[in-house]
Amino acid sequence: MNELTTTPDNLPVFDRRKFLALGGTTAAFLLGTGGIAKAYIMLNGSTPRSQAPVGLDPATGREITAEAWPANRIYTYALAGTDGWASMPSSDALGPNHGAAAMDPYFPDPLADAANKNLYIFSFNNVTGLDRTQVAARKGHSQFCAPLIYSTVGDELWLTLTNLGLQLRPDLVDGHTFHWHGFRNAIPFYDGVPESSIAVTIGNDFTYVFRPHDSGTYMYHCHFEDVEHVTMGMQGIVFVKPDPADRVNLGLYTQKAYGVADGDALGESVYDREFAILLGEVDARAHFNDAHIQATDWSDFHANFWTMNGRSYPDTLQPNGVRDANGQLLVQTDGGVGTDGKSVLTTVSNPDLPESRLFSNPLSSLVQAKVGERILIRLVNLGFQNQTIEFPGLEIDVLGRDARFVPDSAQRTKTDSVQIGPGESRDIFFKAPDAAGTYPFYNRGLAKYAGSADGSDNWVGGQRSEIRVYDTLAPQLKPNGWSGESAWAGEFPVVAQHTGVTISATAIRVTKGPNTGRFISGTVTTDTQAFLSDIWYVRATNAPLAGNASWIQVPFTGSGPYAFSVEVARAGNNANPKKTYWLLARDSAGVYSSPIQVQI
Ligand SMILES: [Cu+2]
Repeated sequence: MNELTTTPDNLPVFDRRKFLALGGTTAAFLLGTGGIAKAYIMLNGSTPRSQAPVGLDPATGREITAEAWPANRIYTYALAGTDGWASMPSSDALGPNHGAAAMDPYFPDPLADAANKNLYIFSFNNVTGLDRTQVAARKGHSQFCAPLIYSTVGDELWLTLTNLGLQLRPDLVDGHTFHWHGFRNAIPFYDGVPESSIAVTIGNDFTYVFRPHDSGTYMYHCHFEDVEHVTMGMQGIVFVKPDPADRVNLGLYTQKAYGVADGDALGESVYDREFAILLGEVDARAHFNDAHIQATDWSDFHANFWTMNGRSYPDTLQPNGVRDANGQLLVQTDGGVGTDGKSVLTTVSNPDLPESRLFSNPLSSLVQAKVGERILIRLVNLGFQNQTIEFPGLEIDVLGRDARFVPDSAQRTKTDSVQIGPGESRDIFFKAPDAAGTYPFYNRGLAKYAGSADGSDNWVGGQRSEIRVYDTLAPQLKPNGWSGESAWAGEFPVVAQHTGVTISATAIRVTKGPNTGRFISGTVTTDTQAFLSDIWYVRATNAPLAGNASWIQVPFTGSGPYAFSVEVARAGNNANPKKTYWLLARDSAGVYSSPIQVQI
């Protein structure tokens, strides 16, 4: 059967999946031929991995119009869209008293690539800071849910999305997009809706640029075949903190969720610790169907698991995962809290060990606090159902709804439970109890739990977690962070303040043998959060501006520090006087090196 069918009018008919795939291709074609392309640096017909976005000056990566904007405040993140395997609490792995019963044949999925994983997923992998080879190696190793991302008003957020394709489903040539749900003033180009913009096709990447002006808790998801891709795991939380200069009336606190510009002049949204929790649902049949090349009727959705940050109780209580240097997710073991008030965490080095069963579900939902601290929970729902999360015995105040500050004049009332619908967010504030102990919070819909296989624990497989209150606890260094975790040790996207790229080179003249000629060879180094994007050279007395068409691109290979060698003249010219050459490099964040001069 041909992929294209024809109507009586002889018009080709595509299904939605094919239409979207074509849309991505068409948009890429337009970029290559339309007026938009002039904003790209296209030398020697090459396409750098990460390009200066349309509308920005390719020489500086910033708006062409002069604007007071602090230097080096571009925060870069890299996500890779691919498939993989995650772990829901099964009786196989956790025993009949802590794990859910098997649902033959859907769960645990017999195709899973390791005994401790059981659910096929599509999702975004955090590949920030990895080089091309390491990113490519992440194909088929995704995480559930997508990484937690955050930014600050006043900063630019550059997010490079790479589509690695699906390891288990090479027949699906789906694109992926990044849709920032609720982002105000979005232009279609960066809105991630494939019908009106572009989708990232397999083997390609695209850098989205955001300049958030409104604090609050948002969410993001893929918008390509959205019901399927979102449900399969392409969903995550993104939140924005106010500009530090806008955080007045902090009192004794160090953090504030909304600034004066957002409506919080009184300093009501202050807090000591913050946690972001994404509510989702898993229909194991749908995940099985995608793994086994079967169609799913998405209108017949029946959840088997209800998740917080891609985990179901009791996994919600486990520590955060961390990444090793290759981007491999590991899970720390929970050693409790030490005498210094820090969590005792031990990294599991072998991801296939049973205790690291959650290495594809790296985000914890356990809330840790010191007695009396003010806690912020950023709650987001990207499932299909309305949920009510109850905090028994606590007095919670909902100060944010859908990334908007709720002023006291809106007749806020304190409560012990919060309702949240699909696509919504709530910023929940409360004071941790004055007595050390464990305080659960959970979904009040008691039918929304799988229950343990032996019927002894009805909370298994649902949205339940705990607030653990300690007399002493070290400060929190990152959102959702445990007190023992350093600021960037976790799997969270690494926020990069780019120091820029440096290039060094030496002139080499070979006068004998078969390889005679004049060469310039050298190395390029980037900071730890970026990688080399391009190198150019030009023969000139004075270096032209970056992005000038006279620059000639040099191919590069391998990972950093990047070595290159370019032949600038053949043998036989040896008697000629030396010429001046200039070299320039650019990294994946769009930061250029200073040009250097070489005489050869
Ligand atoms: Cu997708």
